[in-house]
Amino acid sequence: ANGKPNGTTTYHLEASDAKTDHTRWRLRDDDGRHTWHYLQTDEELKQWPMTVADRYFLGMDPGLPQLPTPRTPLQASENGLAFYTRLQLPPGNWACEYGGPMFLLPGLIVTLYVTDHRLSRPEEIEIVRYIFSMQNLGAKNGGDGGWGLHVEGDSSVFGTAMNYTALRLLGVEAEDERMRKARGCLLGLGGALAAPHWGKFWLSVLGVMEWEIVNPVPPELWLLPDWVPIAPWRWWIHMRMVFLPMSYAWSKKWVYPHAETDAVVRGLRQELFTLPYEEVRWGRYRNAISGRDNYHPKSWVLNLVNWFLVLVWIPFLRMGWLVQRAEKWTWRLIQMEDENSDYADLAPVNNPMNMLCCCIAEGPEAYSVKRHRERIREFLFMSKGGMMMNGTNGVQVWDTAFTIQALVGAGLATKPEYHEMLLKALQFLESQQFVDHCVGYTTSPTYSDPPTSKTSPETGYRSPRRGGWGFSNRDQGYVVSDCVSEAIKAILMLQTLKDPANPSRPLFPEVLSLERQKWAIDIILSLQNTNGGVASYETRRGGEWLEYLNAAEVFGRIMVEYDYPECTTACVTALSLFHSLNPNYRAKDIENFQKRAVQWIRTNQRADGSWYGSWGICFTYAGMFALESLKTQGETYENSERVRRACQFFLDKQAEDGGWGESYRSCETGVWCPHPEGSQVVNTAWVVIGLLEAHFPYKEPLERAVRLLMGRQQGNGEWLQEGIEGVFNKSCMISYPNYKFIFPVKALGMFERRFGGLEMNGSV
Ligand code: LAN
Repeated sequence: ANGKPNGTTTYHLEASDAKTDHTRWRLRDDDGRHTWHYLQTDEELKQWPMTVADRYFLGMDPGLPQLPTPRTPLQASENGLAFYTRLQLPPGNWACEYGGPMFLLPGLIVTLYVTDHRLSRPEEIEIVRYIFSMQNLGAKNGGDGGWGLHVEGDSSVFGTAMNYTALRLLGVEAEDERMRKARGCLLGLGGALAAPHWGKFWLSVLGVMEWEIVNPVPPELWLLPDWVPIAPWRWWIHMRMVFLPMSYAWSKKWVYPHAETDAVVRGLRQELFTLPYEEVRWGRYRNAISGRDNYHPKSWVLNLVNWFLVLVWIPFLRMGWLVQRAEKWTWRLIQMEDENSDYADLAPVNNPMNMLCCCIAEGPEAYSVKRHRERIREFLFMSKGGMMMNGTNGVQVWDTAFTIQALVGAGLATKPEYHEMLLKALQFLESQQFVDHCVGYTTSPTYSDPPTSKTSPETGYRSPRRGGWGFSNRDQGYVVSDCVSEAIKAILMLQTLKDPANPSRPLFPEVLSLERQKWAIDIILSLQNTNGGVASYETRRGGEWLEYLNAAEVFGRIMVEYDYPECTTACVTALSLFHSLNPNYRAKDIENFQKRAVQWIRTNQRADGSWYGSWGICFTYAGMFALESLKTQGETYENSERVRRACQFFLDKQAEDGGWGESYRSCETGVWCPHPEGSQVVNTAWVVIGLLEAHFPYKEPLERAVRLLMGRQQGNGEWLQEGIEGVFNKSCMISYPNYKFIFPVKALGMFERRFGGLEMNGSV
């Protein structure tokens, strides 16, 4: 059954595949922690009925009614909400299949295997189905039988070797027809010896490769004094938090204890390479990498460093005492990460790696390992195609904040039919604010209140977090600049909303006290870089030249923080809103921040009027934000050449049918690439919002776009999944399935508020 369910690409499933009974799966959401459960008994089924959201995520008909055909954009917006509201989960947040990256499940499967743990049978069955359903077969990405870095990507060694390995560890036979195909693809690309660094790491842990093939990951780097320009605390948080457990395991040269006798491992040794396992001289392949995987080739500097480490440092200078100190300190940092998040950890790459390190340090029966096993289940998500691993432990705060803002933007937040939904969303956001500091924070000599971007070893190099929000939930505990901003904005918008019939009466309770609002503002103010821009998790701590040490090969621009128009805008708009309500709090700081931030947005604009987006695809996403930033300083179409240039960029890209469609190739190449399937609902909504923010005066192009959005809407109010929406690290795509509701709802409502309804002559 091929088709486009709620995920992002076509699934390839064979009728012969084992499948669980999908009517038995239930999503549970405890205060923003979600886990899927497979009900075994009829009794359980009776007590825990299936919800609309369960059915929707599993690709079943959610059974929602057909709605009256909308006569106006606002009615279409409301029809969209009628559907989307039913997907809200009991604590008030939304969830989704947050897929895309194809290298997450394999890391987990390898870790569970080498630490002697299995998932439940239904979970394993569905993971096998998912991986097969994402295989490049038939019309999908060339159909060569492999897997790519992400679901829409061409087959690569990383994707293929790792997913093949995961399937074998889950019990799939090497002789399965699809496995033969996958092997053919892999060997054609050079076999696993041509895998990137991270692939070689996992396969060495499993005992399929020898550690010599892995370029050095010395934990000693963590002993460098803080002032050293390459010290790891300066790296982008995702890189250093992956490097951390990786360096610990590398230093231990830890290998799955039963590798020599394990039939699957022995099988993989024969299946993954272009030459017999016994003949491989591992050290020779350290730098081997297939062209398909080599998005960011290693620099000559890094190659030189690696040679030095291998030929001089490791054999002659790496003393026992130094190794011990380095391992002790990295282990402490790993523990801090686990403690700060109750083992949820930053993301699904470092989480399994930390679990592995806990097993190395404390054995498979330790509490740390058990707790990891529990928490890791919050990353697993059931979809029509099977069970996959989300890019984070959910999208709770982010999608909930955007949903609230969409209703406010559409002018619908005061309507009684949405009150309950919005109230729950509001209370959810309140409950997810970080109210404590990280481990070691208050005793640290760099402690400061209000927070600055200062950091220190005692805090595990974390920045202050009290008052912030993250992308997913409170447990994860990582401040992201735009997540704090979008969350506080959403809360302030609702808290200050007045009843239209009685303008002195607030419609929502004040859930977030002024004190806690100030904490959030303090966090935002601490996140500006010296050039005025704002990065993702922290201020920039190292120079861009650190990219010379980017060892991951498959990603670009990952070593340090960069400034982003998306993040910068979110902060600017949050500060504007707060300042308009509380003109006295840190007024000078806020004003300075805004001026410098918007100035950065101006300089970040390209000559053609566009902005490059780093977290959504791509120019349509960033343009929407940048235009909103400029508006806060009064810069609109009427008075600004810059804004007109930005609008013209969009107009030039508008398709015949009135929409916009942008391919993920824009992110990889930095040049506008039209979507091969034409206009996309999400891109179109972003542009409409951007143009309306810019006060673009002409109705006609916007009207055509609005008609496209309305024409794509289904009778029950839903929009169907189209191309993938998001990106990270330039090369890896990730889906944001709720965007197809959030942004059209907002765009349609904003349009009607500006221009009124449309002449509807029968059809749209
Ligand atoms: C995300 C998801 C959300 C995203 C936004 C908030 C949209 C963005 O504006 C700031 C950056 C952030 C928080 C972000 C950073 C990188 C993440 C966490 C991800 C793209 C989701 C998955 C990705 C993470 C790095 C995946 C694991 C892969 C590694 C290379 C470690």
